[in-house]
Amino acid sequence: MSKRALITGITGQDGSYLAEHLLDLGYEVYGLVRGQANPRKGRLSQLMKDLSFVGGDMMDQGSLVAALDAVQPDEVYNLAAISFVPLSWSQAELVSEINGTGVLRILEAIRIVSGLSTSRTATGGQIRFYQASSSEMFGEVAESPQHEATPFHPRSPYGVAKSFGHFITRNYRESYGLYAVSGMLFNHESPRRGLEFVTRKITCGAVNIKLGQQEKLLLGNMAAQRDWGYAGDYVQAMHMMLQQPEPRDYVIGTGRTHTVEDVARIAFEAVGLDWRDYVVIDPGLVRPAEVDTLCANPAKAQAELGWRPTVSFEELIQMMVDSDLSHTTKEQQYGHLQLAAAW
Ligand code: G4F
Repeated sequence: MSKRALITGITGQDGSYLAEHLLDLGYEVYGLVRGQANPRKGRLSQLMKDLSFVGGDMMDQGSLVAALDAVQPDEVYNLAAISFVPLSWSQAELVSEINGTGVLRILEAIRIVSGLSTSRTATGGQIRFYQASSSEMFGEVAESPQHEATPFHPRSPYGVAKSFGHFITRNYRESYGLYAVSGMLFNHESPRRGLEFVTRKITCGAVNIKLGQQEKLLLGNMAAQRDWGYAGDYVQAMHMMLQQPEPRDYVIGTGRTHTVEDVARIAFEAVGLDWRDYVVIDPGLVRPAEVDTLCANPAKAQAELGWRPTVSFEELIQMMVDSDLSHTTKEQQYGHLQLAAAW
């Protein structure tokens, strides 16, 4: 019999890649979707006709119990989050509710439908749970590169909320014997990345400028360093983590670090331009507290999961530029390309 997976956050970049991967592996895939007429759901179901959907909201405990009860999944992947870090300063409470307390709600729902008592030692249950933890938890890094035991020092309300989600996942594993794990994923990008994130903002901006649809590209801190990989590789690690004999947390990244300036140089070169002629620094885009540098040590994931990234940084940026070029030249399929200039 095929396994059944429930994905929260299925309409996002990672949710769409993970859904495709699990369908390829023969899973029945359900997506948790919020709202009566979720506009992003339509886009996804056109892409993957084999998906099923169930209603539910990370802010509503009862709806999560009902969704789990209806789907009876073998595996739950919690990818639901407000993922744009700057929003977490202007909507700190909402981000804490969804990215932090939301994790507690879905773990509670798993505990309840698995019949696990809070008053005595419990022995698990059948559902396996994956939590999307983030390298933002390392924040002002205590050491470099960062590994599973590196202490956290989050620099944004987003990072603080993700740290809560990480620790509550570990706590439910230790309290109730749940098979519950966290993937501490470093930045991962793709042609499906939202326009507000710096890589896609730059690849879209370079393409727009090349086509004469935009004059300048406004950016913030170009010295920031990140360990950027390809999202399609990273969702495979999520699945691998739930197939292990013991539930363990893993750092997932490439172990290579580049600057925002490197992204701009490669993206503009790919369309035959020099970034220095078009990029303007906007102090308004600099964050109240910045994460200056992140670099993964993925040795544990490589040794225990056999996971390895397959796409280099240079290939990733080229892939994103190529995709933006093809979307733009194909009758402006993305009417929202101009938005890239605004974030
Ligand atoms: O692309 P970003 O917005 O990604 P960020 O903040 O690193 O977060 C992403 O990765 C995390 C994993 O570490 C996830 F948890 C999170 O959900 C998200 O997916 O910014 C990357 C860097 C930052 O240092 C930022 O200050 O780029 C710098 N940057 C410079 N100019 C800019 C801009 N970022 C954005 N978004 N827009 C700019 O104009």
